[in-house]
Amino acid sequence: HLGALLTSHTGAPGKGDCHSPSPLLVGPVSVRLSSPLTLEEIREKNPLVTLGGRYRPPDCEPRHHTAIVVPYRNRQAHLRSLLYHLHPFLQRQQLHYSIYIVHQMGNSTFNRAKLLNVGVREALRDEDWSCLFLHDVDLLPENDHNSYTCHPKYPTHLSVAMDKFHYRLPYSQYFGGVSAVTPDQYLRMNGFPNQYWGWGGEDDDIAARVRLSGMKIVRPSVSVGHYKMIKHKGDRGNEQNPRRFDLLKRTRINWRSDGLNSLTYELLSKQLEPLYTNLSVNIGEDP
Ligand code: UD2
Ligand code: MN
Repeated sequence: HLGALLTSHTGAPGKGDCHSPSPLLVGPVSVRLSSPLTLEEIREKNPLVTLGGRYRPPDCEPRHHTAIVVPYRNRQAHLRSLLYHLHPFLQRQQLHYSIYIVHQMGNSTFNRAKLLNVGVREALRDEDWSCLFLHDVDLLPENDHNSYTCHPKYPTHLSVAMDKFHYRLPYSQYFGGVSAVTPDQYLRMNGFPNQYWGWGGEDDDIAARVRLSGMKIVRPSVSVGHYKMIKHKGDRGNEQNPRRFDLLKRTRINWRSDGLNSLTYELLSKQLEPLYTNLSVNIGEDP
């Protein structure tokens, strides 16, 4: 590559900023849902990912620093599918990123929003992330123009068009699936609720916090925000939360006192796996 050689001689010393948009984007990608590869095979396909599931573009200075936080328990096959898709996807976007799996230990009822709080707090101990992604383990983005970066002012909801909902937004305040906040936005809304044990309601509570703290939700276009959700049944330990409607009535009263500022948990271990950082946590149980 003579051209590349010449420009590298004439260019300023050191790495230039990555181009925006990334020249590596391909647009729509076909998502493979059948039998995910083994972790070892995924690792071989992603040689530039370092311990803890971290990555920096090798040839340019990244403009964005994104932590992907995934609430997790007992979804091994989904996790492998996610890692298989997300690593190359994020690398094509030329992000500096890291993937955090927040693993709820024990058999107490699952609590997605509290695990997200834990993941955000622990991720911010590692780096000054400019963007925090809150990502279901079973959602696979189908278009890499859907940028895994944050809006400077407002929280972003990314999974706007899922196969499960016939590629339409199910309702206007919908915030479930994949969303993103900057650390500032996260602080301003006092994080996420800690009191939603079991399935449902916590995403609507988070959407309400966005409004109550004076912000709004922004979204990519429906054509770009395509996702496939890996088909699954309800999990044992994550039954529908019968209290969710009562809790949602009180978000307006509770959001300032329940959230980031009332978060307690015990970090049991933090392991730097080849493709992700595993946070094993005890978040207690529904009192
Ligand atoms: C919807 C929302 C989800 C959340 C949930 C209600 C979409 C696409 N997603 O998902 O964001 O609001 O409703 O709580 O609309 N998980 C585990 N292990 C478990 C249970 C849950 O890892 O035993 C994690 C995993 O990351 C999963 C997420 O929690 O993707 C949400 O749980 P779900 O997939 O069972 O709920 P679903 O698909 O109805
Ligand atoms: Mn799901």
